[in-house]
Order: sequence, then structure tokens, then C-alpha cells
Amino acid sequence: MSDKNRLRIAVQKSGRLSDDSIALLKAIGIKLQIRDRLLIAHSTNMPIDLLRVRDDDIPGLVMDGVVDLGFIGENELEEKMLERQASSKPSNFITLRRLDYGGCRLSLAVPSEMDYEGVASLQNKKVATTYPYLLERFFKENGVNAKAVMLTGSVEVAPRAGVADAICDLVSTGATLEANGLVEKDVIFKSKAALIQRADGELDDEKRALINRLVPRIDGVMQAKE
Ligand code: PRT
Ligand code: ZN
Repeated sequence: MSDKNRLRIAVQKSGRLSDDSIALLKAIGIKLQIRDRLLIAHSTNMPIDLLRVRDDDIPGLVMDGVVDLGFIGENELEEKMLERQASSKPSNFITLRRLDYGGCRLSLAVPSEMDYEGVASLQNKKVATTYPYLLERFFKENGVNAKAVMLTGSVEVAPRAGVADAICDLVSTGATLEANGLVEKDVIFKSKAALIQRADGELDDEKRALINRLVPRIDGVMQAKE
């Protein structure tokens, strides 16, 4: 059983944000014993428990108040917020800090042979993505009627497979797009990792005091790297 008085922090179990998030927690003085298979890791020097989950679950865990803090990519956070708003689920959270890792952009990309003169060229087309809410918001803002086709993986092969005309996916170096004959056209969202907190009213004084001690240490660690 986990102790309700301990600060609960959600981190990605294994993926692009895991190592940097754990390294940051260690750098601010939290001693952790992480066993690979286990969902929970207890700190040995502070009243803190880590919950190690898929990144997709982290926004909901924070917004439902199951955990107090979470490390999450802003792309995933914004997508889940829009999804929860659409189904009237709680979607409140506080961004404590934008962090210095996990940088990427969510971009529209099209096959190199396609004529593209701006997002209007996607009118009545299908666009494969893992981020349908962010993509549909962008289409709406730009007055374009196009269809977001949800794929949780292999988005970059969708045009070649005849599943979609274009894609909207995360890009960092651009190598994946290039390898798949796709050209990046419009950036629709810029993202970094962020540290988020559940809605403030729900935190007891001891947890709030602990958070207030930890956050300046994060600033210190980030400044030292600059
Ligand atoms: O298993 P779990 O659900 O937890 O992990 P996941 O597979 O959903 O996520 P993961 O670990 O791949 O990414 C976690 C977060 O890292 C993302 O939500 C982003 O906030 C951030 N991030 C930063 C990235 C990238 N850079 C990135 N390049 N996430 C994914 N990519 C992928 C992209 O989808 C594409 O397939 O990398 C490929 C493109 O990279 P380049 O360098 O070829 O452009
Ligand atoms: Zn995920």
C-alpha cells in the first residue's frame, strides 16, 4: 500500500523522457531505488513515491488527482487536456516549470511529390496522427476541412501505405521524415518536457511545502547547465 502523505510523482517508465526526468529528480537530491519491473519506486531520503507509467497516462493521473506531480511532454499534455475537455472530464493542472529536455515539434509533413501551398492544400484530405485533437484544432483555426486519422504508431508510413495523404507527427532531427520521403511543412505545436502539478486546492500543507523546496532546486540544476 502506498502512503497518502507521501508526495506522488508520475514519470514515464521507459521512453524518451525517462532518463532525463529521473536524472533531474536525483540531481535535486531525491534518492531513489528504481527496480526495472516495478510500477512504484520509493525515495529513501524524502517522503516521495514515484509512479512509473506510460506517458499517455500521466496527464490524466495529475488531472484526476491520483498523483501530485508529473513529468510530461507538453504535446501529450495539451492533447490529453483537449480530449478530456471534449468529454467533460477534469482537465485542471498547474505547470510548475518548463524543462530543458524533450524538445520537439508537432509538424505537418507531406510526401515530397505532393503540391503543398499551405494548410489549405489539405482540404478534404486525410492526415494520419497520434494527436487528433491538436491537429483538428489547427485545422479549425485555419478554416480547413480535413480528416485526422488516428494512428498510435508508424505514422510516418501512412502515406506510402495509402492510409492517409499526409501526416502530423513529432519531429526532432527530421531524419525519420526524410527516410520516409516526407517533407516538413507547418509546425503546429512546439513542445518541451514540463513539470506539472495537480490543482492546488487539493494539496495539503506538507506536500506544498515539499514542492516549494524542490522547485527552486530544479531551477538551480537548469541554471547550472546553461
Ligand atoms: O511507451 P510510452 O507511451 O510511455 O512512450 P511513447 O512511445 O508514447 O513516447 P516516447 O518515449 O517516444 O516520447 C515521449 C515524449 O518525448 C514525446 O511525447 C515528446 O514530448 C518527446 N519527444 C521528443 C519525442 C521526440 N522528441 C521524437 N523525436 N517523441 C517522439 N519522437 C519520435 C517521433 O514520433 C518520430 O517517430 O521520433 C521520431 C522523429 O524523430 P527525428 O529525430 O527522426 O525527427
Ligand atoms: Zn505514449
